[in-house]
Amino acid sequence: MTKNTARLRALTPRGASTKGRGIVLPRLVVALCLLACGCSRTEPRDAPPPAASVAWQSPAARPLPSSRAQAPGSRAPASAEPPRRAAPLTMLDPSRPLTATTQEELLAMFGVRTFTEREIKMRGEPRLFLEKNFGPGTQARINQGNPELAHHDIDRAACLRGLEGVVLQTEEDLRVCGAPLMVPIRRGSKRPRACIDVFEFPNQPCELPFVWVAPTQAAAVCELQGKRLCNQDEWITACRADPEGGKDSVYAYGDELDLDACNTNKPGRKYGGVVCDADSAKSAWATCGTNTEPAGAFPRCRSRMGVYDLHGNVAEIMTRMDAEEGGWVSQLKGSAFFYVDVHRKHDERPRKDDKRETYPDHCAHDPRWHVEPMNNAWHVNYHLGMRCCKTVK
Ligand SMILES: [Ca+2]
Repeated sequence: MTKNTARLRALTPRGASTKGRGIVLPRLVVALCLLACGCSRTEPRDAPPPAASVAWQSPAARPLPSSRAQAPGSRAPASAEPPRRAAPLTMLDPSRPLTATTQEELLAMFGVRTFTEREIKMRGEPRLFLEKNFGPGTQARINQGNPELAHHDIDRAACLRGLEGVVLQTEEDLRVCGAPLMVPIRRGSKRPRACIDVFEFPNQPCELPFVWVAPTQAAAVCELQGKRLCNQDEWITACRADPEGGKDSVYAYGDELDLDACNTNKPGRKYGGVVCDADSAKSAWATCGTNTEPAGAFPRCRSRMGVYDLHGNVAEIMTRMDAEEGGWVSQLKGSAFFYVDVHRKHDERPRKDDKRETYPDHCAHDPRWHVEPMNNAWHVNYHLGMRCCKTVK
């Protein structure tokens, strides 16, 4: 057991299962991804820290087409808001395999904002960071899991049929958020302060969510898109609040636990295949199936805000201000596809004779698994993904 793994397990709640929760990404792989924690004084109190100091440059990395917007030698105004490229939707060919098999396919699923010459000079070429951190076929890079083990019940075409006619984002949402497939986090008539991705990252309808991403990486990936990680309050509000100002719900889809509303009903014994050994990242990759479904494949798994899969599919990385830690920490939120194995109603106490280790998964549940400082948070897993938010300007 590595020192890091031991430290992470010590942070796991007493009595909580460590199954699949003790995995740390090798630091060598993500050595490029260093970001400064600490909240800017200009940010709202409840806004998580911007990923302000991501170092992308790597001499060994092969350069991909540059994302810089200006001709070499031209000067960009330091205070100008860089123009943003919309996330591409051209990949939605229903006949394409569900799991991306190349790095190019993975990277084509999300847009990266345009960087100024000054930013690239200070922090390096963002495409090099992407090339180092995304790739199929290994637990050491961000991808959609091991396709040799994964079991998916819903194909992309069926998922897309389920979303036909659904308004995922209104013109007003786009105007407020300034990015596609985001919706404002609002409660009643209060002015929204932030927006949230409609789907799990890469925030594309009917694509499999990405896993094997660490919180420190996730913050950098959101920042590359001109976004940031959601904080706990934002995530909870997007899950339970009524944008019309009505009563909060317990779950995103209602007040009663329904294991079939979301992708939460895949018991490990049925869908696991080989016995899942999640003791290390390597063993988890070799034995644990990422049994996700395409984002948005469960029509009822949608909050009143219009956000999909807040329960199930993949658990999600977000951030929380921790007074004891003295700063922003990583927080893992929500359940994954095997939640049926560990489920408990929101108002139910664990039974003394129940040998299972269970937890509730209502919107406001506050698990304290793998709490790490955001500038040094490297927990990864086969069922852990991410979702981005964005401050409303
Ligand atoms: Ca989820």
